[in-house]
Amino acid sequence: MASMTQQMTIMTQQMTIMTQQMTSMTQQIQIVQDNLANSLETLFYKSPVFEGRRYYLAKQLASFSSTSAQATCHLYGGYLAEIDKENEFHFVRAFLNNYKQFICVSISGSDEDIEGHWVNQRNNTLLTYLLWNADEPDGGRDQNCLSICRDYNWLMGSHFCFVVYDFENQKKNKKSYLCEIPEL
Ligand SMILES: [Ca+2]
Ligand SMILES: [Ca+2]
Repeated sequence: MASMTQQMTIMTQQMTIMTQQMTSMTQQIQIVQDNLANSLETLFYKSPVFEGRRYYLAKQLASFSSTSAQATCHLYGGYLAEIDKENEFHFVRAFLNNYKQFICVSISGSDEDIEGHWVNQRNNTLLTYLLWNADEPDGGRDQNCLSICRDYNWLMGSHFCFVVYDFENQKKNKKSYLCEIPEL
């Protein structure tokens, strides 16, 4: 039977190995966090902080798909921007006005499941703050995703959930989407 001293030595060695493993894991987590932060900065324009979160506007899209926009926001710990009160709307509008290249920006909201019944995609909660532009929502079953558009002074409209850009028609290239990501 090992003596008490030998047991203590083995335990100390095991503790040292565990400490090294934890240090290594912490370093690896830090690398993943840094990579995510760098790619977020590459893909998006970043807003100032508003009530503990920031808004991120996709810089450059060759096509738009609502599902991949949702997944991308999710990857960075957020969701498609859920604009649900007046001061948030004004903050987002001021932010978007810095980027003249975009005509329409997709935010959270879909009536894909039930026409005219607008819900947040991430949790199916009903949208309570809807600032429709005149004549919107239109398009019926063809337009099931919520956008805010410059020509509407950033009021809301129904829009396509999937757009492949037509490079002959530059106007169609000017769509983006907006993520809302809590600050850690
Ligand atoms: Ca619709
Ligand atoms: Ca529409």
